[in-house]
Amino acid sequence: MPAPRFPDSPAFTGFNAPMRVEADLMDVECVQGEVPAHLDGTYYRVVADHQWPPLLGDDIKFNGDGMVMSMRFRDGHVDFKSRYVRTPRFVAQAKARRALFGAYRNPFTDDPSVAGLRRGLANTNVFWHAGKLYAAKEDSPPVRIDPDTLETLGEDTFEGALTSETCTAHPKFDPRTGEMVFFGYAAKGETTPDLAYYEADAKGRIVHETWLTAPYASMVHDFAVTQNFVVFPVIPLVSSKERLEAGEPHFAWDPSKDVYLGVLPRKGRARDVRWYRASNRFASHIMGAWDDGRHLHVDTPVSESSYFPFFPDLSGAPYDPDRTKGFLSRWTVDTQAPPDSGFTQTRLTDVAGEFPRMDDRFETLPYHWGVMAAYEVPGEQRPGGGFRWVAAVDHRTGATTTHYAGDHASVAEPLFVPAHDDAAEGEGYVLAVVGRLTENRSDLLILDARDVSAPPVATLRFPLRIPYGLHGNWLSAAELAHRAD
Ligand code: V55
Ligand code: FE
Repeated sequence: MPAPRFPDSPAFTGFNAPMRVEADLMDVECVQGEVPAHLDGTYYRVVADHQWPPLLGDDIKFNGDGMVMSMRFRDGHVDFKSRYVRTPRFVAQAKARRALFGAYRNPFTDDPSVAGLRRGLANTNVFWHAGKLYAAKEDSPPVRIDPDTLETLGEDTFEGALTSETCTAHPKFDPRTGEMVFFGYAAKGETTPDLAYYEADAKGRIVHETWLTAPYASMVHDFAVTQNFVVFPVIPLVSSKERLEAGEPHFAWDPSKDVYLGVLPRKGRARDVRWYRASNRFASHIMGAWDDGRHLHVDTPVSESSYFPFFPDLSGAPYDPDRTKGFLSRWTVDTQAPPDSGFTQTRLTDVAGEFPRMDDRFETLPYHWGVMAAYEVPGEQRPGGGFRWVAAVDHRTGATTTHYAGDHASVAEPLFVPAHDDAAEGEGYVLAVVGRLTENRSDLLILDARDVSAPPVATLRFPLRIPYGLHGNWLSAAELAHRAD
């Protein structure tokens, strides 16, 4: 077998080139400002980074191996570490020194030697619950990671109580009860319309399970949880076994289909679900959601068409960036109205963006502060393309405040970290990994969450490139002290 050679395609060159290096970097250089000395905790993130050239010649990022990273903050210093997640898939391929798995979520394209092996890549999010750190991708159960060494500890099915084949990478946490609320879609296997909804108590035991059938099979990437309701957004990024058998991309955008919000009381049963329907549109990540007992609000960037250029439009329409521009909007459901009454949508900002986050201490509750990565700010023409701003929104005033990260920058999902335990909502910092595309390396910006437009509190300069990535979370040293083992 020859040494690996990656394709020349856009997905594998430039800033997209696989990194493949597992790094340990002690005391990252701080080139501007000062790292707040009282910040004591770890920023965990995961990126998708192909370890091997793709089996089928080219590939999409979503099919890259999960690489978990930690940035440990203590006494004004930051230590960095990155490790591939040793999924069964990673281990099998490392042994063979080549890719054995084919297209994104299509087992029909795999090498026969890996038939039946878990296809999960743990490449989408890292989160903490009941003293355990998990890396997750929505097609598989989550994988436990050692929070100190980033070693892979193995898949976790909650002692077999996770009866779904899959588990979302976007669980929600109820700050009042410590419960983790989560679900699996394609829960009976790839392309099935089944949803399995779970709640785990603060100790990590699954205490609630309800199975639902969605109006059609689609990517249910994120969902909303409030004190009284759970909401499953069914958005027409559709899948089918026929597509997989034909070797077509797993998902396709269907502009002829309506959107449904499956609304269920917390810990409700299948017979309680109501599917509130509205016309075709796209949304993916949810910033926050809350209810007043009757009206339910879900804040999410919404666009006319799917954001993903690599999932084709079933009507044959070419990818039109203008129609994929997402604007943070509020969906409101009157949960006492019949499902035919649908839901309303109100735009909250004219800054186009994605990767919305909030002060997670207010998850499930009324909130007013949120942040996202932005790619278009009215009146600002800047060199380069893509995510170049951090944008904070204040729902009380309706104001959006932006921070321009620089020419030819690429801003990843921003993350809120409270200034201290008793900090008010939105009082703290925004951490944002920023790719410096012309320098082939990355920075970490630490911004003041109450005024992101100000110069950074600190800029950490990485001598290496942090690959484009997905989601992450902050874990305080106090929480880490409660690790399960
Ligand atoms: C996303 C990322 C994934 C995936 C599905 O929206 C959706 C992001 C990194 O993998 O499998
Ligand atoms: Fe996501």
